[in-house]
Amino acid sequence: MYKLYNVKRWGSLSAHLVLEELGVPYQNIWLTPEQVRAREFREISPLGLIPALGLPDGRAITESAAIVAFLTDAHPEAGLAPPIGSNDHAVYLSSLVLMATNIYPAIELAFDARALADSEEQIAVIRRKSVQRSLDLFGIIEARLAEDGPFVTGDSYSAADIYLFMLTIWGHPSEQAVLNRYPHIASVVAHVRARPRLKAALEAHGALEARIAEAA
Ligand SMILES: N[C@@H](CCC(=O)N[C@@H](CS)C(=O)NCC(=O)O)C(=O)O
Repeated sequence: MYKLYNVKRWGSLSAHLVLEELGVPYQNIWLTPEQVRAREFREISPLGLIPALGLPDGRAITESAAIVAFLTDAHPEAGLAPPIGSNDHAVYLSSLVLMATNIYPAIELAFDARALADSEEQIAVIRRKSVQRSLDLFGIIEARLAEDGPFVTGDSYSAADIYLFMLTIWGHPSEQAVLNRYPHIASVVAHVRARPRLKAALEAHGALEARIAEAA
C-alpha cells in the first residue's frame, strides 16, 4: 500500500487529492511541521521536504510533480491523466514540471523571506517581488487555458488541474488576487472544489472554501 506523508495545506495536498480521485488504498500519515523538520524524517525525504510517497516495495519517492505523474500513470484506468505517450500526455508532464519548478519555488520564496533577509524592509521586498513573479507565472498558465482550455491539458480534467489548484491556495499571492486576475484559473479552481470525491480531503486541509481575507 502507498504511504502519504502529509501536512495540512502543504505540497502533499496535490498527492492527497490525486489518491482520493484514484480511489486506491493508501495510508495517510499526518505530520506536524516539527516532525517534518526532525532528523528521522530525512530517512524518508532526504531534503526534509513534503510530500513524500512510500511505495509498496518499501522505498519512498519525493518531488510533488513526480509523485502526481507516477500515481496517475500507475493507475491509468482512473483517467486522471492523458494516455501515456500521447501528445496530451506530453503537455500534461510539461505543465506539471513547469508549475513545480517555477511557480512552486516562487511561492516558497515568499514563505522563506524571513530566513533570507536581514531586516523587515528586506522581507517586504522579497515578498513583494516573489508575489509579483508568481502572478506573472500564473499569467502564463492563464494564457494557455484561454487558448487551449478549459483544463490544463485541454478538453479533459487531469491531475494537472489539481496541482494548479494547490498552488492558488497558499496565500502568497492570496487566492483572491489570483482568482480576480485570472478567470480561467478561477474556473479550474471551482471545478476542483466541486469534485465530490475530493470533498473530505479538501475539508481536512481547510481548503474547501477560499480564504478570502488572507493577505498578500
Ligand atoms: N520541489 C519540492 C518542494 C517541496 C517543498 O518545498 N515542500 C515544503 C512545503 S510546501 C516543505 O516541505 N518545507 C519544509 C519546511 O518548511 O520545513 C516538491 O515539489 O515536492
